[in-house]
Amino acid sequence: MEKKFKRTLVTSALPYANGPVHIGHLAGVYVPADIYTRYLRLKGEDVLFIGGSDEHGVPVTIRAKKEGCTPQDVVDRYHNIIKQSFEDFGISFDVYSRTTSATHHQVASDFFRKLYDEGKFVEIESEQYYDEEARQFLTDRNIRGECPRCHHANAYGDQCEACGSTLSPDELINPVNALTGNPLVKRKTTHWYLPLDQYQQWLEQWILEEHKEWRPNVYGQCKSWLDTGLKPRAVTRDLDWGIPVPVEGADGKVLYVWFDAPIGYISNTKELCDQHPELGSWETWWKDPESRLIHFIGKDNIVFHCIVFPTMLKAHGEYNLPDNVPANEFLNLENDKISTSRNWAVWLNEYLVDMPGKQDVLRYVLTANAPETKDNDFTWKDYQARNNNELVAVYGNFVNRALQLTQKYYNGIVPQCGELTDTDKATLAEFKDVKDRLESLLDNFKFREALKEAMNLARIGNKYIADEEPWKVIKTDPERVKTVIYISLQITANLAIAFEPFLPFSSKRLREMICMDEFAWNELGNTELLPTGKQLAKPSLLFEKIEDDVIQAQIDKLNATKKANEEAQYIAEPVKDCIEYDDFSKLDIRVGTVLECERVPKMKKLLKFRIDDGLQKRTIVSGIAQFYEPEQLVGKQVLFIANLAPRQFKNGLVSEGMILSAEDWDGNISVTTVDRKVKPGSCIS
Ligand code: B3M
Ligand code: ZN
Repeated sequence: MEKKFKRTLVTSALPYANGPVHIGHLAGVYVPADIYTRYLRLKGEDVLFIGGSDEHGVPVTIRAKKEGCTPQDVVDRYHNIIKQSFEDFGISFDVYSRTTSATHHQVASDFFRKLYDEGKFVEIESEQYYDEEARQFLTDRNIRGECPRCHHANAYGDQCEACGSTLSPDELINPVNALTGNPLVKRKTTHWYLPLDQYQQWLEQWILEEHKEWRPNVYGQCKSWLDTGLKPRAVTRDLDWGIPVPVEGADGKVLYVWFDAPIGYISNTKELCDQHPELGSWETWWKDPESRLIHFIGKDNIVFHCIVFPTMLKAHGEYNLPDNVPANEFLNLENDKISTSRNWAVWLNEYLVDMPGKQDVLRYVLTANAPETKDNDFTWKDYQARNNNELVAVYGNFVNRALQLTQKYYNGIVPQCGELTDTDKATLAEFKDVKDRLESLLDNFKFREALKEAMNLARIGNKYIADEEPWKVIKTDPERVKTVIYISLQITANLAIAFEPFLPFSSKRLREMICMDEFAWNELGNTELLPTGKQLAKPSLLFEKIEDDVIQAQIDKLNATKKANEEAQYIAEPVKDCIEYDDFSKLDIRVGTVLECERVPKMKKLLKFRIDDGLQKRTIVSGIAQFYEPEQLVGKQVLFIANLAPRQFKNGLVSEGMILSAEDWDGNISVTTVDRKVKPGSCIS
């Protein structure tokens, strides 16, 4: 049963204000959210589009430390850059605020305090990693260590970027302070947790039973979280950047960024409505059962928007829950994952410098290729092809022909429509049901298919005018040409409406050319939009061909980035402090022959060796299991340190020495061997 709503609140993920935004952000979240909002507005529905910057969180503090400035400096800078980029690309937020605003601090504090007062949290004392030198607890992001899954040397405490695993700091091997490399100790601290486990059943019912219509990627991720079983989640952190926990004795603690950020949607709505009373009260938008809430996000944010935030809203008790959460998958760039740290991205601010005025081209390409159901790839060649073969050759070409011929034959005045031929009737019939098709796709968040439909309308027009050849017929049957141009102009006016949600800049220019001041979605399909006798303005080209050299310049730019990254990767570690020969001679390095080699159960990284060291057999354990099959090493002569104090592993296994291996920047490991066979036990000097 369809529920009827009076108004829709659209939110889009609040980007972290610790860097500019790139095409991945646009494709994943902001363009689809903007298309949807523009569509609803055009239909005359009551809708608000809420955005803002996410300004708390550890990444901001890390950036500030690196740049030697304050976190506030960082977020001030990037908030403005991001806000500008969104404006430049026509992302039509009704409000774009920030989580460092006074309103947000108040709203988030009050939200926490209500849940706290009502006993909705559980208080848990636990041991967390603490840096004694820096005298602070470290958050997951500030801890680095070896990944227990893929053994990448620099995994974060919450995630390994090499293999994508979600981690907890306890799983890291040899965790250290990510910024300083300081070793860490465990220390007790108290935090407040949202007991997600207590909401498990309710969430199962609400999502798995009542929201089967959610996109399969979203539903599937929720199901897998629920199937694993939810655990309480800490909503506070030991950190000095964020919203102070509004509880006595909680000094040095702030709200976890993922607790405060989604409340930012509420605060920003409040800020907007308080300034514009004509929009109604913010509470109506959030609490009235006839208001609908839609979150646009990327796939990495699904759990927070479908499980954590709804649980917070439910625990609070007064708020509506999201009606849908259309999350996109990721966009890759030229077959490689977009990465801020590797500068592998097309940054929006740079794009507009290189491609001035081409906002709509990017909006078009990102929608035509949107990662709605799977990860997709952006390539500059595809960008060029879609511009030249679709925007220019189909949409632009058709509109230009229709408008230029109107100028040439009728001084820009819409001619009289004569009797319709069968082709005319068929053409008009074809585009009459476009409105229904577009609506049903847009209502279901299928933006790339919807864009295809709009483009199809342009194709119908393009084919019509090409088949009718008015430029030839004018010589033999000028009356007939009037009808052909009349119909072409009606199609043109329809295109201006159909493309408005997707390509707002071009639609606006087109409307100016055809002097269409008033327009509404419901006019779509109307074949008498431009009345006979109406004077049109002078046309200009809607889109321009993009030449090879322009595209090559972009590809060259990316290749330069790739090269710089590769070179950066081969800068070796700096040489350690100088030592005396005596220091060196203390090391007893020998050659051993590998007699046996096997994996260690439950310790994925480890290989257990039996080595003939010339005097006896000894066991050495080495963390190189992911680089070798054990049988590859049997019979090899390896270098090992013979006088290293024995070391015991958790499972009781004792290693009597250490096999020497080389490790490069990428974490590739190669065991060292001798060039020619020697007797086991030979000394290295
Ligand atoms: N800032 C994460 C992100 O940008 C986060 C989203 C917050 S939405 C409330 O991916
Ligand atoms: Zn890993």
